Amino acid sequence: MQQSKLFIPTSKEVPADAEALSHQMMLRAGYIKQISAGAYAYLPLAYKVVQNIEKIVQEEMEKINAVQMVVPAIIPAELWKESGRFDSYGQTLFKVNDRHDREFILGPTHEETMTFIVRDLLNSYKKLPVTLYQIQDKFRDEDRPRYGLLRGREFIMKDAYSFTSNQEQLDESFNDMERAYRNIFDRCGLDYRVILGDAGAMGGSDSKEFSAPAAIGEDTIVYTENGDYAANLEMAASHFSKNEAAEVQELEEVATPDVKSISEVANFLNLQPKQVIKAMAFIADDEPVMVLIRGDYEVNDVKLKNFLDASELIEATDEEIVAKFNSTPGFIGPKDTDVKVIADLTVQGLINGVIGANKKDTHYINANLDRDYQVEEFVDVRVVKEGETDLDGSEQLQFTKGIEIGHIFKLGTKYSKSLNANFLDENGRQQPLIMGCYGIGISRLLSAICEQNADENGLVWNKALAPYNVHVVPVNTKDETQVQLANELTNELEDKQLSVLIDDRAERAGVKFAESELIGLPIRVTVGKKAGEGIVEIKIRKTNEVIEVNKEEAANKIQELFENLN
Ligand code: 9G3
Repeated sequence: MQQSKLFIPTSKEVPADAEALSHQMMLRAGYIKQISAGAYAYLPLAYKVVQNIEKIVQEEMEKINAVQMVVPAIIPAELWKESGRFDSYGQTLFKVNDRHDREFILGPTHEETMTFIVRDLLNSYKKLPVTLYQIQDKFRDEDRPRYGLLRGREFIMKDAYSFTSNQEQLDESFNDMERAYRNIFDRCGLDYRVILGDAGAMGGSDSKEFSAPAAIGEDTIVYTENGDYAANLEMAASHFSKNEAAEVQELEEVATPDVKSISEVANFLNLQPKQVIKAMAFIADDEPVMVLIRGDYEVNDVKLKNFLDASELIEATDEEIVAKFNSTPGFIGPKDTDVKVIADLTVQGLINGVIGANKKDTHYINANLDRDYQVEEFVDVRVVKEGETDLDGSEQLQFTKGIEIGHIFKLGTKYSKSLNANFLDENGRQQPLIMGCYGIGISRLLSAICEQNADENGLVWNKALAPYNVHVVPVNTKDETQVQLANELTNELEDKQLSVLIDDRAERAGVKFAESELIGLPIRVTVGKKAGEGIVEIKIRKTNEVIEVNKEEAANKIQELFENLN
């Protein structure tokens, strides 16, 4: 391909609002162009990489008998009203009306669409298991799209849906998909971890996240060095050593004028935060819930929401604290309350704790469970902390940032029940289809690969994903010898099934080299001053390794080097 014909709008300056390395480099290398917040055009080089990724995905999906199709991006609102999801995603759902003023949404994901398609068709266990997938733009009106393709409002996702007749078939589909994902990310040369993920709103049971370690990542991953444990911070559990035993003291009400936060209370009473019991007021699907946790920990909203099986969990407002908790903001406590009280395990066995007295400027000290307050249930709802140990107390927990590039879920019957998608089982009984759903963020994967491989000079692609295999750069396009040798070499390489981008532009050498580094093809061949001696220079982008070869052996040498690249 002649570079003069390609459309690669490179630029030198780093765009001001691009903080992520991948975002900066994809803009500077002319790979993407923002159209609106979170919506990008994939320019020719990026689109070739996307196609290379899709080819890998298709090959790995084929191996596990997942079949590709595509569904409309517009979904009639009725379908999401039937599943009950139309109202639960608020402003993140893109809505649009047609000419007859009928309401549609732009699909953020397609559990409903796929279930609608198969219901009444996959109606017998003999026709199961079936796994359908597509690679298609998804639409989510994120309130903070950022970091280029990492968090977009329109993005490419591979979304797959499995339909099975029993749990072991679902387990098999789930395990096949996990294996396929590992192969895909390995072939993309990505460093990633498979971690325990939040199945949350998806209603299923198990879920696994594929997380690419990267400083810019929005997820916090908790893991042990020996690899035995890895989880999203939202789900991570840690070992908790019991509270120290002590002599139970008499309950005492103390005046704590305008002393509200844990550290203020601890300082005022000359105690440590871990002696103070923090009470938080939540509204879970309209029900007030008080959550107790030891003062040196934070409540983990995802664990709490999953435990309460709430579809909506929000912290109570000050007004609600007065009206529904019959308390005063900053002085909430479990004594004599009539709302549901649950407590994190860190409160269990806590002797002589400090609690809010549910009235202004007042706390109780020496509060003890059962005598002074009741807890309906103890459950792990805390955010684990770096330095704690894993559940069996042996390994230190490490934290790192990660980019969620894939997530697989065992859905169960959530959608088949709400949308009436049943099949006749081997006993002739109607059963709801058992489902799994599986996603890869293709555009996000592109960015994660750039985050992990780019250097200060630009993007660096491995051979599986690079838009072209070899970059042939004749330095001076006015020099007939250089141009002729570059063209001959290009033909020899293409005869060897290598794809070549030849920089046939009449640009200065410095510009050509800088832009070659930016777009990041795996191998560059420079045809410069030594062309007259029949010598060309080969450079490996990843390692910056440079070797000179004479033109007779150049094509073979390049092919050999390319084969040996990872
Ligand atoms: C929405 C909006 C945003 C969403 C969803 C729905 C995330 C939503 C979870 C999934 C689950 C799986 C199939 C492929 C793999 C992931 N964000 N999720 O359901 F309406 Cl606005 O998408 N879906």
